[in-house]
Amino acid sequence: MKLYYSPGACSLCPHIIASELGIELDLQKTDLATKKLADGSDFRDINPLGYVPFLVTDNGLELSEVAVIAQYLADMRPEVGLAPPAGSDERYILMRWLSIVATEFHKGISPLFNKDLPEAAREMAALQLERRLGWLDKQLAGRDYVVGASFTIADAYLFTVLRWLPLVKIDRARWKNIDRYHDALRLRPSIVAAMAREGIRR
Ligand SMILES: N[C@@H](CCC(=O)N[C@@H](CS)C(=O)NCC(=O)O)C(=O)O
Repeated sequence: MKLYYSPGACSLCPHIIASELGIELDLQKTDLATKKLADGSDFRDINPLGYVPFLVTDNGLELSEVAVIAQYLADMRPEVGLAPPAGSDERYILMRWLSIVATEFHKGISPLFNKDLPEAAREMAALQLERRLGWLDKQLAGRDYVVGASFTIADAYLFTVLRWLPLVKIDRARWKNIDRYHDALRLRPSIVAAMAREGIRR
């Protein structure tokens, strides 16, 4: 199974999940700026949308979207419990979190990486994101994971996105519960392994 990824990008989420499940991935490094793969070919010939993550299974199924790839992988090994069973209330709670992480946090922080973003737009995007982080901090009070009492794919996704905050000059330490949550997950063996394999330290 091939996973097209870029070090430290949102593709780290499915990479963490595969590591958690013991699924061996054929990792295909993608240069997001040039859209080139390691052999010089154009990534857009594989995924015309030009973004990672992109999964190609051994059966030829092609999937984009972090939240979908994450569920696909978790459902390969349901006994591990990274996603509650499809159709259960808990699965909808998980999907709610995946959607919040995707649309409010992942896409909330993305514009802040754009060096050409006008200052006023940057301030607006940062303010909106900080409001959402304030809400998240309350949700994480007294909790180690966002859904239920154990690690799920929503934690893999949220960790991946929260890791970017210092890169856009937002100090995670302002939110004590977020900081504690992130620091604890950073030591999780599957996360340590996936980050090391991508060559990223923090
Ligand atoms: N809708 C996609 C967005 C994925 C995405 O934003 N990927 C970023 C890296 S975190 C990327 O590849 N950006 C390069 C580009 O959009 O050209 C998803 O949810 O998976």
